[in-house]
Amino acid sequence: MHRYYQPEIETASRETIRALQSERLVRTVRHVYENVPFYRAKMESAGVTPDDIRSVDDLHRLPFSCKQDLRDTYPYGLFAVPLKDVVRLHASSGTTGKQIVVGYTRHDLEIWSDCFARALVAAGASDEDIVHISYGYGLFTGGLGADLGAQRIGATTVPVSSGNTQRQITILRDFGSTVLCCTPSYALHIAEVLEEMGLTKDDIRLRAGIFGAEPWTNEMRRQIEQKLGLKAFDIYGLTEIVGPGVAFECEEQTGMHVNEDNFIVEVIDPETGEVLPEGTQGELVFTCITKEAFPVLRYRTRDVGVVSRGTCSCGRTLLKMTKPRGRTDDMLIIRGVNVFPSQIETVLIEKGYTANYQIVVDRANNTDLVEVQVEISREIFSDTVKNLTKKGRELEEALKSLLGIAVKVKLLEPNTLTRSTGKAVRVVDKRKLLD
Ligand code: DLL
Repeated sequence: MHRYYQPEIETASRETIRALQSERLVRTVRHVYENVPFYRAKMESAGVTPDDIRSVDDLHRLPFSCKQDLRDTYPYGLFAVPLKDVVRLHASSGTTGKQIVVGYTRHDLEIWSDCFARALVAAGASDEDIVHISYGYGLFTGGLGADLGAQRIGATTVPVSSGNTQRQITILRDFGSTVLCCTPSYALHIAEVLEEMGLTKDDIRLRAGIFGAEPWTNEMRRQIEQKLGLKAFDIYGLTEIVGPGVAFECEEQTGMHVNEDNFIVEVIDPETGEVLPEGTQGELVFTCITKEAFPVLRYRTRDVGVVSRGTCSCGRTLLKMTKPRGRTDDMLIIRGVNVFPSQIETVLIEKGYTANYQIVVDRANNTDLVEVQVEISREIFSDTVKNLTKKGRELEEALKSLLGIAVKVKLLEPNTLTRSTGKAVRVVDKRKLLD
C-alpha cells in the first residue's frame, strides 16, 4: 500500500512548491487576462498587468473575486477557454435563485482526479478497495468528484449517489465496500438505519470514510467512527475552486492539507481585505493556478479558518487548514446543499407573503430539518383550514423546486414572530456544528 499518491508533490520542499506556484500563477494570470474580459477589466481598474505578477509574492496585488462575480457573468462569462474545450459543467446555488456554473476541460478533470486520489490514498485506500460513493451525483460536485478520484487510484467504484438508505446498506454489505464517501450527517444516518435494520458495524466491511461538504464536529467524527467501524477523514472543497479535494485530511486528523500545487490559499481579514499572517483566523481565499477552463483568482470563499505550516507526522509538507469554523455570510448548508436565506425570501415575496419570516434549522436523527415560519395576513389566516393547508403545500413546493431540498412551511398569525430592534433574526440554527 502506498502512503502518498504523488509523493514528489505531497512531500516536496517549501522551495519546490513555491517555485511551482510562482511559475503557474504567472501563467494563469496571463491566461485569464488574455481570455476573460471580466478579469482584464478588473485588473485594469486595479492598475495591474500580467507583467506585474512575477511570483507568489505579487499575489496580493490582484483584485479579489467573489460569488457575485459568478452570478453577474452567468453562465459562461468567466470561462477562459472556448466552450468546445469544456467537457463537463457543474453548478451550485448562488445567493438568489440563480445557479453559479463552472466548467472543466479534460485537463482540469485530470487535476481534480489527482486531488481526490490524494485524499483517498491519505485515507489508506488503494486499488484493492471498494469505494462506495453516496455523495449526490449530478451538478453537485460531490459524487462525480469522488468518482474521479476512486477510478484514478484503480479502486472498484460504486456510484450509488444519495438516498434510499436501506438500499445503501444492502449494497454496502453485499458488495463488501471498504471506503465510504458521503456527507458526515449522512454517514451518521446510515449508521442509524444500520441499527434499525438489526445490523452492526461487524456486518459491513468499511475501513475508512471521506466526509465533507458541510461542517461537522469531532464529536460527530467519534460517533461515525464508532458506529460504522471506520476511520473518518475530512475533505474540503467548493464548486468555484474545483469541488471536493481542495484540501484533504491525513491520518493525523488535525486539519486538511491544501493541494498547494493547484491552489494557493491566503487568509484575509474579511473587513479590510488585508492578508493575515499564517496562524491567524480569517477568511480563506483561493487562487487556482493549474485550471484551464475556470481558474478563479483570489476567490473569497466566505469560509473562516486558519492555515499553518507545521510539520505533520504523515510526512506531507503541504500546509494545513483547519476545518472551516464558520462563514462570513449567512449561507446555510442543509443536507449538504447550500442555501441562502435570501433565496427563501425571494420565493416568499414572489408568492405574495410578508417579509416577516424566520428559518428554523434543526437536526433530528442526524438529518437536517428546515422549517420556514412566515406570517400571513389576518384575512388569509381566517380562511378555512383546508385552504391554509393548500397554501402551505404550494409554498413548500415552490421552495423545494428552487432550493432542491424539502422544507416545511408553517403559516403564522400576524405578529407572532418576535420583532427585533436591530437586524431581523432570520435564521435560528439549533444544530451544533462546531466543537
Ligand atoms: O460542498 C464540495 C464538496 C463535496 C466538498 C464533497 C467536500 C465533499 P459546494 O456545494 O460548492 O461544494 O459547497 C462549498 O461547503 O464553502 C464550505 O462552506 C462547505 N464545506 C465544504 N467542505 C467542508 C468541510 C462542496 N469539510 C461549501 N467542512 C464550502 C465544513 C465544508 N464545510
